[in-house]
Amino acid sequence: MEFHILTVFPEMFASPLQASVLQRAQVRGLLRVYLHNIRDFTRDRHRVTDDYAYGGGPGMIMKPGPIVSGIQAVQERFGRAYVILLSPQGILLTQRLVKNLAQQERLLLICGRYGGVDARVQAYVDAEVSIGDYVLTGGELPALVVLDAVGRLLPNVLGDEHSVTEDSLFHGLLQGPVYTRPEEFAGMRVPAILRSGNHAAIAVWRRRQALLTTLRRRPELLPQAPLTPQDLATLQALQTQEALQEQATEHTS
Ligand code: 9D3
Repeated sequence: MEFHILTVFPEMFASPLQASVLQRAQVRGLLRVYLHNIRDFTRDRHRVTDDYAYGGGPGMIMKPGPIVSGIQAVQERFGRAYVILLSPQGILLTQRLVKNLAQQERLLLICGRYGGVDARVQAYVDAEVSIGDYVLTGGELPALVVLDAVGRLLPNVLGDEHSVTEDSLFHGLLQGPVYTRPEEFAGMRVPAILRSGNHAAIAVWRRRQALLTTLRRRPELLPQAPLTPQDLATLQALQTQEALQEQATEHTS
């Protein structure tokens, strides 16, 4: 898969792309990343990429000309790309959207800067995407988030150390607690079940812990998660148990 990134700060991408999974995917030819400097698509002597907002207001606005020239140049040279503008006004990036994007052969990610991008760029964009409701200084870190999330889904990118199939086993749920050595740390022991060697019992325990963690921290995820009738029964029991626990602490406070 091919990623093209249009940015005024291509240097922000260097070290994340040169480490870990994304680095290995590029070396193995599974992923190609091309950085394009928006400044290279300006036509004026001072290579200006932003300007004051019509109507006034804080922050500089990215000019449409250089960005649209960049989009067109990339598509003329490399072929049709699915064009994404990273912006705080975009649709939220979810694992579902990440999976859809992973089906594309070529993505072109446009990074705006604080202040925003001239609205007329939208006419050249297939989707506008945000990574969450907090304010960043630009679209570069969000572009890296998209690249990381999509890149790990590409065939053969992940080794055994991360597993996409294990993920799908816990589809829509949060992960429960996990442990490694030592068996005892700061007086806290690894749950005995995980050292039992009983793989069926371990799978049941893990599922229950995933349900419990999701119930406690992100209950709004549960209606969306693919749950078995057994899961629903477990959840009922956990909910009752949590309510009783809550009552008990009420009496001692
Ligand atoms: C005058 C500033 N703005 C009103 C709050 C608009 C603004 C535009 C651009 C604020 C921040 C930015 C820079 N951020 C992004 O380009 C961005 C972003 C983000 O800030 N949060 C989450 N996802 C994204 S994707 C791109």
